[in-house]
Amino acid sequence: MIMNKINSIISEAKSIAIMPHISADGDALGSSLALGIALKKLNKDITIYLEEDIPYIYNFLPGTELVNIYSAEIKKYDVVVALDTGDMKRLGKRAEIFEAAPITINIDHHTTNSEFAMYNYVQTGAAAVGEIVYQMIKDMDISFDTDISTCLYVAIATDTGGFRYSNTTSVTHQIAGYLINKGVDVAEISQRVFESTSFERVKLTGLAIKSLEILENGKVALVVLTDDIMNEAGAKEEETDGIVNLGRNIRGVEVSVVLRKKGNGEIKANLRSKSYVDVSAIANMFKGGGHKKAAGFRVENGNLEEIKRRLLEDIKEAL
Ligand SMILES: [Mn+2]
Repeated sequence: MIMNKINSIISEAKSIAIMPHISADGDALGSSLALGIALKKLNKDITIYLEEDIPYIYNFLPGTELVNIYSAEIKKYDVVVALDTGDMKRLGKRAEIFEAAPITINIDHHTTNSEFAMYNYVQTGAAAVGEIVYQMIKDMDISFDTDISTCLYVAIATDTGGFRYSNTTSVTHQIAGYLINKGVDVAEISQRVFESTSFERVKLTGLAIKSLEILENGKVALVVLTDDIMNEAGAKEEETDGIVNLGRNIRGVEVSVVLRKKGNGEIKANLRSKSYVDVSAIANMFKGGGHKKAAGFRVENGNLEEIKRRLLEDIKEAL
């Protein structure tokens, strides 16, 4: 069993780096912090290695003292564990540190995972990597405290859209119930993660709604976020999260797209579907990936009109 093997490798290691994907979301960050806090209890030397600063809404999470932000100086670890990371590109600059480690592990739930590590555990049925890390901590016989439970609860709550998406199973709720019994403050987390915003994000939402287009007989919603829009709102990149849901929530829309076009030519696409379109397959055609109903890709030097045209063609095909 690969999971047993991974657990025994981790148990034997002295120094371990844990890496969530770039632009870490609630699942990537929550799982990493939970695993880090848990392994600290086994007296491991733990570094949670991030590409960027912790997003503001997750600042309250426990375990942030274990976090290091990327710097060019490379430290060697016995084992490096990538969490919630579909492919090596999603490790950003930290890929170098990952590749330099004698043992690499990849634990994920993305259907498009490229199995880039020496040991790969990909459970596509898991709603969040938080569910897998929950099982790992159980299997390793580490006691759950409120800190670990809070991080895992945030991981699971965010990747299920607050237990609303189709990836939510009875197991998801059983795990959440277990975590709540360990002292998780549901109302406080909901407030901090789901019901708290910045003025900049509200402004960005307004501008996004203004630029929203409805295409393909109402089945496709499209928003393009330019530097001009970002500057007008004064918004940070992390504040574009969730904009894609505006389009998807519209009745009749099956696929929602947000294209973020940066001044340096980079184009980031965020795709969501409502029921039947597999957006991870579409993202795959642009060398991206994700889940059936939530996916994305990045083009380094793209022509917006060209990307838009190709993307809409692929979506039309899938509709
Ligand atoms: Mn995830």
